[in-house]
Amino acid sequence: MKNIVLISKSILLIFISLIISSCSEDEPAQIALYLPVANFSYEAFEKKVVFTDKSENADSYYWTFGDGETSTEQNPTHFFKANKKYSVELTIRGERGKTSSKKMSVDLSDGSTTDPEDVNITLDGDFSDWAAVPASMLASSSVASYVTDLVALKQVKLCGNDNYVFFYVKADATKFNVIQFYIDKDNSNETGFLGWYWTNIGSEFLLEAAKSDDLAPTVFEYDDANGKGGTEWAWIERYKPASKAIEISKFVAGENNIVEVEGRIIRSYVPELGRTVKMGVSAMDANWASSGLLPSKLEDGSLNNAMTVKLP
Ligand SMILES: [Ca+2]
Ligand SMILES: [Ca+2]
Repeated sequence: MKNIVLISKSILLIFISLIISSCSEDEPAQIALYLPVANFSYEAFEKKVVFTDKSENADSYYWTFGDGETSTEQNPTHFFKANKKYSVELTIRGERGKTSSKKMSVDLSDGSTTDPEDVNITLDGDFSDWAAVPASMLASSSVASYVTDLVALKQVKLCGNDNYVFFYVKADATKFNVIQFYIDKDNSNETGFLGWYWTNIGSEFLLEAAKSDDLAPTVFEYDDANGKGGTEWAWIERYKPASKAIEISKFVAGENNIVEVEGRIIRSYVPELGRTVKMGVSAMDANWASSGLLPSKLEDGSLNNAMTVKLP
């Protein structure tokens, strides 16, 4: 009996000393381990900004958005009133009242961001979904009333989301077979081919597609090796014909030989597209004679600007 008591006492002593030693060893390490470190990221959709907390060891959150508003949520969504720069600060409080702050500049001044999910076009030959594209994300061009020769293309609309650049084309079926999409992917004349058709476009890509081939395109890439945007140029055939770079709806026939079609260029075929790109669209007839141009030339015959397309 005595032996058992002795043994259990000594076990208890060992146990207590273990606890004491473990406390004294772990405590400094715990303080280092649980220091709060504030951090966050954000995504802007127009003036709506979604903040995501990336802090470590936070018990509470305090956001100041730089517009007088505050929040104590962990992941707040905030609606700003103006397209300008805001200084946003997150202060977190961790164990024992220790705090940490992170300040970040949220720049809404270009106003071009939008929720990529807001822009989507279904390729069903029903063109009413184009009316839902936010005006800031829609590029549109119609043939000018004074144009008499290049009239095959009546109207083109362009918009895009993370995966696609969507297009709508209204054309005269008797004058339109080949369509060409010139793409200035970095919105700069310093790079790419300076085309014949528009003043402000240095194209890195040309997608050329024939209506008789359901717009299965050939994709050409500009070779900039011979100089910057000059006349020394070469188009490299990047993908063979009938590639899948373009998908389309059916052609919808209307009155007076008008056809309408909607489609999408798959962005992975045109890598490194910036958020602002320039695009121009031209058409050729069945004999490969130029028959359409959007945007049209100016009334005095000089070149017009290409379309500016905003992408997420
Ligand atoms: Ca549609
Ligand atoms: Ca360029």
